[in-house]
Amino acid sequence: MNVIRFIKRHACLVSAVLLLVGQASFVCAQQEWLVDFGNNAAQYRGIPVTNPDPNGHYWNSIQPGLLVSNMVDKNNTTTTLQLGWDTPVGTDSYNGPAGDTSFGTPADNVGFTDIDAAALGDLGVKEAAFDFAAGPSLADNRVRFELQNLDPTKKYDLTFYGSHKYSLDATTVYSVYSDSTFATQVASTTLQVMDPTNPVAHNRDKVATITGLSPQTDNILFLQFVGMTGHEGYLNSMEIVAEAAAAGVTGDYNNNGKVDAADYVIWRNSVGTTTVLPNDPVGGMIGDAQYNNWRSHFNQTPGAGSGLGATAVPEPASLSLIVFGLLGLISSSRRPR
Ligand SMILES: [Ca+2]
Ligand SMILES: [Ca+2]
Ligand SMILES: [Ca+2]
Repeated sequence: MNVIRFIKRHACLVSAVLLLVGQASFVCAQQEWLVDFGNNAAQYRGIPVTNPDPNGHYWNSIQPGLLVSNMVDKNNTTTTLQLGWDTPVGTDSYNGPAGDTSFGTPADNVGFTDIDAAALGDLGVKEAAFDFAAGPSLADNRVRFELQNLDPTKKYDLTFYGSHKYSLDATTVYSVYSDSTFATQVASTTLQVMDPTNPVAHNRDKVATITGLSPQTDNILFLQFVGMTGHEGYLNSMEIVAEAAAAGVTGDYNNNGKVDAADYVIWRNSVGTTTVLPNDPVGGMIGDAQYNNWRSHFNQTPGAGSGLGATAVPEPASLSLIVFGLLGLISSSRRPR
């Protein structure tokens, strides 16, 4: 797990620690869902994750092909997130990370699942890695499904884990489309589900991620996976992370990402009106409150927090000079009133 990934995974913890020392006022706006393709419900050689998993997380262990509603996030909160299928899809655990599962029961075989749990992060759970959704072994092996009821104000990161030995295509391509025609691709990524030079070596430690996805038509992400040359693709498990889009910073009245002198001009031109300004949590008649917010957030950018980002705050000398100069402007602008 690299440093950035660690920070990302522990962003909630970091903010909580900062809150404890009174340095930050933001709350963790991240939500995560874990999907295990393959369970034991009337299907082939699958097994569900026993919740919570060893990391304390809750999974949606699903049967590929069936609609899944009210998915739980990893903290076991029921949500409206829904997963539905547009094409046929296969499922199995044979030649997956556990190898030959044609003998015995899934419960007997799951222990042989060979993965690098740490490298796979939240997806590093044997019962989830064990079984997979796969191309249906028909003329068209493209598997298509939808993540529905997404929040249009959020950005989504998708992490895919696919693993399978003796695959006709060593690489699976995971793509996102804009609508149910799957004509316009939004993003795509690839993953080697096995070592192309050693087909017995399934992928045990790699994932593929697409970040910053906005919900598409009808607040849906349209997903497809297939082998690189059209043979079966594999998807054993998936992580869905929703992040609040970067919120504006109070006082950025022209919404250009920074509280700057241009916002003062906007404020001055709006004084005495009920113009709705971006990033004005006060609202109503524009007046002193909006000016004070502009001044106290001057030079801040989103993510700087309230006084947290020392580098984002001007040095006291330059700040007082700027404010002093602007106060002169304000008093002269108010004289006629
Ligand atoms: Ca499973
Ligand atoms: Ca699985
Ligand atoms: Ca601005």
